[in-house]
Amino acid sequence: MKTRNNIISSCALICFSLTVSGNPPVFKQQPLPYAYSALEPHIDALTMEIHYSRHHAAYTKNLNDALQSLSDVPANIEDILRNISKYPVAVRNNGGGYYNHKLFWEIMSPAGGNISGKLAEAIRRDFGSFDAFKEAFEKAASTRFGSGWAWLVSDKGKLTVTSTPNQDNPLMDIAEAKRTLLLCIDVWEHAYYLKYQNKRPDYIQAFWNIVNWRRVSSLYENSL
Ligand code: MN3
Repeated sequence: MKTRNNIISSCALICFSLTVSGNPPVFKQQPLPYAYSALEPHIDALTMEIHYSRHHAAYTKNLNDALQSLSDVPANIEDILRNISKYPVAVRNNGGGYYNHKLFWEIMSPAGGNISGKLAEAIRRDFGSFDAFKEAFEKAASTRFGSGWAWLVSDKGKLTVTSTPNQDNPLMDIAEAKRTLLLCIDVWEHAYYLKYQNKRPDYIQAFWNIVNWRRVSSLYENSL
């Protein structure tokens, strides 16, 4: 006769097998790597809380909902994004929203550290100077009409700045230039409106204080 514990462990095994071999995959929000208030005064705690716990949570849930009816979905979100033209628009919007925010939280930090020698050298080589790179990134972020993102991206080490509408990103096969993502800024109004209202350029300026250059540098070195 099975003991209660045996029954529980058989069930756990079956449930576990369903989870690992099941299709489609279920994506989870990673924990925010710092407190909601950690990026103050540059990004206020209430904006961070709403952005993470409502907006990002909703993209994550809606991505999982949109994948429900599909089969043969890769478990790696990057593999989905690289072939996004084959998926319904809800996967494009919510898969982009899930992934872009995940990266956004990672490339910000209250103590960002220094740019590595290789990235600093590549910025000088491809933009002329760090100030010229900043100017190009700020321009991409401030001139993106409506909602979207600005990006620093790498093509096997060659750096460029670009922007995308909505929740698209330059990993997607529909993007004009498909690249490895290094640095991004969310310029949807929900990312800054509580503190900066219509002053998007002030939010973009403040962003430089909280870039996690250590993380951006390691993404760059992995792209080589
Ligand atoms: Mn957002």
